[in-house]
Amino acid sequence: MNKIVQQFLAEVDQRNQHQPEFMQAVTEVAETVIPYIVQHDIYYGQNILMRIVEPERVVSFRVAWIDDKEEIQVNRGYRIEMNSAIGPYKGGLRFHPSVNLSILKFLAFEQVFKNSLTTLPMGGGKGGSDFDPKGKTDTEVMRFCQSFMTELFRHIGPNRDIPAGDIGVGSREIGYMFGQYKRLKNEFTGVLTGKGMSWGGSLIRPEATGYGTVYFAEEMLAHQNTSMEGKVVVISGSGNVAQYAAEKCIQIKAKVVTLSDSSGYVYDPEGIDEEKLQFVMELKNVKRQRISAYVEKYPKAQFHAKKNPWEVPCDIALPCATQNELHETDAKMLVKNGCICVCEGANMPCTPEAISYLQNNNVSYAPGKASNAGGVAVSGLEMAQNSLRYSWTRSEVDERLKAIMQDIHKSCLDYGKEKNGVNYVKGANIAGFVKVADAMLAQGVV
Ligand code: NDP
Ligand code: 2IT
Repeated sequence: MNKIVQQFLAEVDQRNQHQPEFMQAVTEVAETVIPYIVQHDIYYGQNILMRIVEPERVVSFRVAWIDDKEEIQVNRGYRIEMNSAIGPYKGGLRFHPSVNLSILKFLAFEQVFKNSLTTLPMGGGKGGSDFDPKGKTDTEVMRFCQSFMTELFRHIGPNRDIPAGDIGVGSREIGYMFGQYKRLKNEFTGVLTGKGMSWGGSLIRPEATGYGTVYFAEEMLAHQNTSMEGKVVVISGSGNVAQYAAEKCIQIKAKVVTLSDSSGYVYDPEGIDEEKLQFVMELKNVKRQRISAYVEKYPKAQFHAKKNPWEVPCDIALPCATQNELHETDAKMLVKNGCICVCEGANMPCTPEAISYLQNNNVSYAPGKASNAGGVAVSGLEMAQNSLRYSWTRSEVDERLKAIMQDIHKSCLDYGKEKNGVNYVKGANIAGFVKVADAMLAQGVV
C-alpha cells in the first residue's frame, strides 16, 4: 500500500514542484483515500484521485492599481477552479502577502472535500492576491478590489464560480468587489457570498465558521461523554473565525483565555467575556489595530510578543489563524498540559507531525475541512436564499448550520471509526471523496 501511495505522490510532486503546501494537503488525502480506493472496485483503476488533484482551470492575472500617493502598484490575482463535479466552483478569496499558487491550490483542493461534506451542491475553488490590505486606506482597498474584479468578473458567475471571503477579505472587500461586478455585468446576482444584509447577504454568515467550529467541537466532546461547559479554551487568531468561535464558546459557558494575531498573543487568565470580546471586535474590525492593545485596556492580561498561544494550559485548542501555525513542539506542549481536543477553525493549521502526535496521544483532533465547513455551508444557504429571493431568520439559518455540522460529524464517524477511537482525518477525507468521485464517474472522463 505504501508503495502505491508513494508512487502516486511522486507523480503529483513531479508535476507540482515547489508547491509544499499543496503537496502537504494532497499527501494527507492520498494516505487515507488510496487504501479505500484500492478496496473498492468502482474507484480502482479509474485514476480518480489523479483527476481530483489536477485543477480544472487555473487563472492568474495582473492587478494594477494606483495608491493614494498616485504611485502605480502591481499585484498578482488568481482563481483556482479545482472541481465542479457536484456543483459550481465555490470558495473564498484570500488577500495576504504570502499568497501564491501553492497556498491557493492547497486551499482549493481542501475546499473540494469540505464542500462535499456540507451535503450542499458546491464544487471547490479558491482565489486571491498577494495584496496586503494592512495599512492601506479604504480608498486604496476599494481601488484594488475594483481592479481585481475587473479581470475576475469574466471567470465567475452565480452558476459558474461563487467566491467569498477568507484571510484579508471581509465584508468591506466583498462590498467593493460586488459593486464592481454589478457595474460590469449590469446584473444583480448572488455571485459572491458574505454580502451585507441589505444587499443579499444571509444572517449568521459572519458567525458561521466560528460557530460551526464550536458546534463541531461540541459533537467531538459529546462523543467522549463530556461537554464544552467550564472547559478552558485557547484560540489563535483574532479575525472573523476566531472572534465568532470565541463568542460561541462564551455563550456555552466555556472559558476563552487567549486570542492572537501575527504579532503575538494575549493571555487573559480571568477569561475573555462578552464585553472584552466586543472590545476586540471594534479593535480589529473597525480600528484595524493590533491585538496587543487588549492589555492596555485590560491590564490584568498579558501580551506575549511573537509567540503563539499553545503554551497556555487548556482543555481545548481552536487554531483559527492560518496554515502550519501549530507544530509538533506545540502539540507536545498541549498534550503535556492535558488538552483533550484540537478542533481546527483555520485551514490546515496543524502540521502533519503535530497531527500524528495528537492522534498518537489520544487527543481528539478534527481537520479544518470538516470542522470549519460551517462558513461555506452558510454561504451555500446564502446562495439558496438568493435563488429563492427570500431571507430566512437568524434562528432558521443557525439551526440549519448546527444540523449540517452534526451531519459532518456523523460522516466522519461513518468512515473514520477505528478500534481505539475516531480518526477524523480519514473519516473526512473518505466521506468527502466518495460523493465527488461518484459524480465524476457518472459524468465520464472530462
Ligand atoms: P481574518 O483575516 O479575519 O483573520 C486572520 C487572523 O489570522 C488574524 O488575526 C491574523 O493576524 C491571523 N493571521 C493571518 N496570517 C497569519 C500568519 N501568517 N501568522 C500569524 N497569524 C496570522 O481571516 P479569517 O478569520 O477569515 O480566516 C482565518 C482562517 O480560517 C484561515 O485559515 C481561513 O482560511 C480559515 N477559514 C475562514 C473562513 C471564513 O469564512 N472566513 C471559512 C473557513 C476557514 P494579522 O491580522 O496580524 O495578520
Ligand atoms: O475556507 C473556506 O471555507 C472559506 N474561506 C469560506 C468559503 C465560502 O465560499 O464561504
